[in-house]
Amino acid sequence: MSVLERITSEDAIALEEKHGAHNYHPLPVVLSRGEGVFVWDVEGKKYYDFLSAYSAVNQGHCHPKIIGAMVEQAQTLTLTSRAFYNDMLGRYEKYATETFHFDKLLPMNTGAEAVETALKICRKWAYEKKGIDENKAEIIVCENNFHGRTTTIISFSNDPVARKNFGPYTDGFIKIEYDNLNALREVLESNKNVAGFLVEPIQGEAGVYVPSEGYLKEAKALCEEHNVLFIADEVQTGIARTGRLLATCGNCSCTDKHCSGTPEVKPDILILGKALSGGAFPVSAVLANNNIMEVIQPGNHGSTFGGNPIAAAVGMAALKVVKNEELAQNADELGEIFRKELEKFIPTCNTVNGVRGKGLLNAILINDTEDSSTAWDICMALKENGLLAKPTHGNIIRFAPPLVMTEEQLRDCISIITKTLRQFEK
Ligand code: IF1
Repeated sequence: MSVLERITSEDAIALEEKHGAHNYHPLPVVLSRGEGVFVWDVEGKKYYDFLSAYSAVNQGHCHPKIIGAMVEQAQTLTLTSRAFYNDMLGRYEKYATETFHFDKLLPMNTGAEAVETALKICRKWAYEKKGIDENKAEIIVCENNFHGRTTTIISFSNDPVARKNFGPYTDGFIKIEYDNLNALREVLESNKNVAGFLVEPIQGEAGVYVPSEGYLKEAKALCEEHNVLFIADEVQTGIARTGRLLATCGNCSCTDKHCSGTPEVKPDILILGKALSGGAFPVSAVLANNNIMEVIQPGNHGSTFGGNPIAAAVGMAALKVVKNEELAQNADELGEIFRKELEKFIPTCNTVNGVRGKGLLNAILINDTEDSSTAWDICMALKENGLLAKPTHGNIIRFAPPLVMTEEQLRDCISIITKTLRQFEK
């Protein structure tokens, strides 16, 4: 069969089953086209995409300006490696560092690579600037974190499925409870080898846990007090997803078009990925100011594809779409509507216990046990009703549509979701 010949869902699934590693358990839908907030399966059925490839497609599927930039660059120069300069990287680095108000950017490809890069920078800064004894640096992380799938990252995961039988594990991490300032303070006061604190501004995979008001600000202040780097993993929460350019912007009043650069919390190291490219290409980045980034010298770190011309062109185009289409503002407004409508619905339906989130990163808590299949069954019914979403852990369903959604489309999705939840009432 030529790769261009039409294929049925059944055949496509069978091919993956036979020839692909079974490292995922996808919903049984085979997508072949995406545009804006919609995706289509191989049989031509249309769906609202309420996952956005885990918040990588914030700008909507196949955004013409992003795809245009990618095609143009792909027809010009795709990869030089960093053995030589190219004409796109510096322009992208300038645009991105001015967008997020940092001195420097280290370009990588995936979110996990960017997290690993941030950990290496933090450790090197600890030995060369803070004066911690070599190989003694500790980095504080949170219980129920998700930062990627590499061996070091899963070393500090407490998800047995992500961690078991991948040992021996990387040392140098201390786990504390998320959203618990006393736990953070205790470690900082008792351990002088702490180099950094790595945290998700909202714990996405854990079930869209939004921390208490002021948690991030207080945590940053504690880190400052103890000369510890505050490292924000905004791979999933960044790029307008939570109703601000970054979740660490907090309640800053500036708009998409005008970022004042004075967020509620300014990380020492910022980690970006996913929607940094609008889902068109693997693009991730680590941003920091000179006093931190200067610990990285030639030969310390790199990647074949890191900072390639296509990534640079796509990254700039993706960030421009966020600004020009005021996606953070839209996410903020639509997110309010989504949670308000669900909060009105929930008391009338015993299928769901609650809704939480920020901007257009939300989740509902299904009224069943962790090990029940109800959340999965609801996602299967949502698929039949024309909306794609997937459970995170157990009985939580994440809802994260592209940020280009209109209010009318959102209300259409809310009626699909509530109608479907009603089908599961006990
Ligand atoms: C999978 C989860 C989400 C991330 C944060 C770093 C990374 C991710 C906060 C690594 C990646 C992805 C990975 C993907 C599914 C998805 C996911 F379910 F795994 F946990 F979004 F919540 N930091 N998250 O969320 O970035 O290396 O993947 O580019 O592995 O199944 P990556």
